[in-house]
Amino acid sequence: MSSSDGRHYLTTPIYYASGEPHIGHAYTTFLADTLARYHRQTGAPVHFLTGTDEHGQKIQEEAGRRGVEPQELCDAMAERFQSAWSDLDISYDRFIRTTEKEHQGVVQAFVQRLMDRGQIYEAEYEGWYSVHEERFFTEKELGPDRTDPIAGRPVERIREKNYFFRMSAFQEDLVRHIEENPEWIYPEKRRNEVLGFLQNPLSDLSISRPRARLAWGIPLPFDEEHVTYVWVDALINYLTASGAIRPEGPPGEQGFEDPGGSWWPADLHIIGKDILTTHAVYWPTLLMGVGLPLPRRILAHGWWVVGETKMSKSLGNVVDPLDLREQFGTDAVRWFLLREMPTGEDASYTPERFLTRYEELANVLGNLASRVSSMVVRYREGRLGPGVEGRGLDTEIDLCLQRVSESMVRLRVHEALGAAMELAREANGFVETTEPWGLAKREGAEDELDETLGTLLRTLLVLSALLLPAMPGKMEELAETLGLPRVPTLDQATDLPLSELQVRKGTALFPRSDLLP
Ligand code: ME8
Repeated sequence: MSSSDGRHYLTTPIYYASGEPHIGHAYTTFLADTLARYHRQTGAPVHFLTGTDEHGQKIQEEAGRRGVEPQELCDAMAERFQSAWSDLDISYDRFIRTTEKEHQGVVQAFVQRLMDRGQIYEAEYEGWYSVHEERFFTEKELGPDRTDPIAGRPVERIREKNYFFRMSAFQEDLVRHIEENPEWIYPEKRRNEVLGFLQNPLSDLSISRPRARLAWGIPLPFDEEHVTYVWVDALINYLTASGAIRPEGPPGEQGFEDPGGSWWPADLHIIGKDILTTHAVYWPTLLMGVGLPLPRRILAHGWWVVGETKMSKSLGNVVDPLDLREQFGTDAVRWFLLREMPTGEDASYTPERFLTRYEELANVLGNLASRVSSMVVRYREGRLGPGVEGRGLDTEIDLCLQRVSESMVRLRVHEALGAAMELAREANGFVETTEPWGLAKREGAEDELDETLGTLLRTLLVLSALLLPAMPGKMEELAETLGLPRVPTLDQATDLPLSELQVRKGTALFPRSDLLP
């Protein structure tokens, strides 16, 4: 996934400001955060973007239901998301809100640019519209009872004047791009889905809504009576946050010809499979329409369900990551979601599964950290002498480093975490076979005990570096127990002289679940 210049611009979807954050939003955001932290660890410049999607009918209606102005609702919800992300240790560089002035300017410049290039025309439109999905569906796409094929909600027959983007003109170019860049959409299943969709003729895209029907949006620069279709508005957020477009500049200097010096193009858009068409069809063709480069990669992950059931407000089964955090701590929530869902596949939350993953943390990683630190304190007063290398598990460590880095490049975060946990298991096995408590009693075994404890400390150093992106808080805690001011880099972890560590007996990293509040 690395870009040619080594920089990483990573994005999550911007979440609708009409609903509360739940584990689905948290998963996407954890995935992006973990990748962002992983790349920062290697010293690469990273720009990690998330935010809220604040225009459109959905927001207008939710505000109406609550009896508040749309802006008031958005202000409150943007704060909810920011505060959730802060509690869950999300290290975004930019939180964008589509009601920001800067974004409004970029959207207008973008749409004007499409108009200037002859990519927009006006026409009467009649079709089946889903308020819930905020888009039209073709007759063919509708469910048997005339419901939208995504959420199964009712659709309405609507006839109105709209502005259209000549999306169909880019169909061939898009198909070619996907065929020539097999890695562009990941995983392959999703890529095939998009290619399948593109086997049918692509229609043009309605990019406006009459203000009379929907007031809450960004006015078109060339017709005040229409606002920009919320999906066009929302997708452009990625560009706004890149700093590529300067709406105030004269044509030619607005950044459309040359986005150089900005973060554009994005290296990776991380999204759920529900919004694949908008990201892999609408967005790239819109970019082609204005003449900007396409994002380098799209990752469309799978869907979280609860038990066997779709998560939904009306079913009352929405899982709140903040409730889980309350009980198990931030990093346990991060661990569960990232470890349980194979990238790209669906996964299911149940309290039992959560507990099983938690116990993996407590019994393997937590147990290793606690037994090693207490032995180093008991047998060596917390510090090993100079010259102890701790090389007993080097083969396992090397293999693990390789597996983690391969998995991260392939965006298989769950595998990277699995590989790190495997190393912790091997280290626990090493404790069992070397029996440091026996060496401590045996005369003449001092060096052997040093090397054994050193090997275990070395492994803990490496694990703290490997697991930092997924569990930043707990890995800081672990580093502190080892006497370090911060989590070491991978190079430091493998090379640091062990005599620099001053180990103390820490409190349990992951307390036993029956001892939790
Ligand atoms: O679609 N499982 O916002 P949204 C996994 N505003 N991921 C889930 C999920 C689940 N059950 N539920 C939600 C929008 N997600 C638009 C996006 S982007 C330019 C505009 C995650 O609030 C997943 O990432 O409905 C999904 O794509 C996203 O939240 C949808 O968030």
